Amino acid sequence: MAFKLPPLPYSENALEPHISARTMSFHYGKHHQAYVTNLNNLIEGTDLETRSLEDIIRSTVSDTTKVGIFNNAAQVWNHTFYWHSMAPNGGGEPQGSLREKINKDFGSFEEFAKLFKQAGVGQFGSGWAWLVLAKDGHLKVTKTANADLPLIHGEHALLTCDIWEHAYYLDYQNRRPDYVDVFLKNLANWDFAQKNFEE
Ligand code: MN3
Repeated sequence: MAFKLPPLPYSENALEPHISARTMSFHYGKHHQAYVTNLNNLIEGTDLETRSLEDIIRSTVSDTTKVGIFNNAAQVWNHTFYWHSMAPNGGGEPQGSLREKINKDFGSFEEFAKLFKQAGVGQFGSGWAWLVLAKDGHLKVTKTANADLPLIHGEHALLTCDIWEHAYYLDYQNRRPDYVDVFLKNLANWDFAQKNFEE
């Protein structure tokens, strides 16, 4: 069973004016699709063909002969998670148990937002900014390079922002800080993060 490009949880223009339909058509339709296609080509006829995406990620991360498989599998996972990390009319601040936990572990939502922006802006080159539940049970903001992701570090992802240039360049050019601001202010899907927190 080959992997399929998972459907977007909204239409390609649903995040406008913050993320354009043009960005979405390239980012989802070309980049995400390419990771799926590459992964399928790389695992075809191997024993990985029947495994879950998470299984493939875990079993290839330390294998230097399978870097291409890991990178494409992880990028398939990361992008699906990223689409769900955003919503039309998203942004603002979380409520409920996640809000309490953010206040407890970061001191305030503002402090969390400051750290998340620092992670996104401070990642040199391509990567991802994350809100995760760490192994010690505390919430943490992290950044990862390229395709790297929390699940191989024993962390549970709650929310992510793609900070590869292809995520924002058509709309924001070199203004990555503005893109991360807009992600927090207008796009972050706190219902999704809450659901991940409860899992
Ligand atoms: Mn991307």
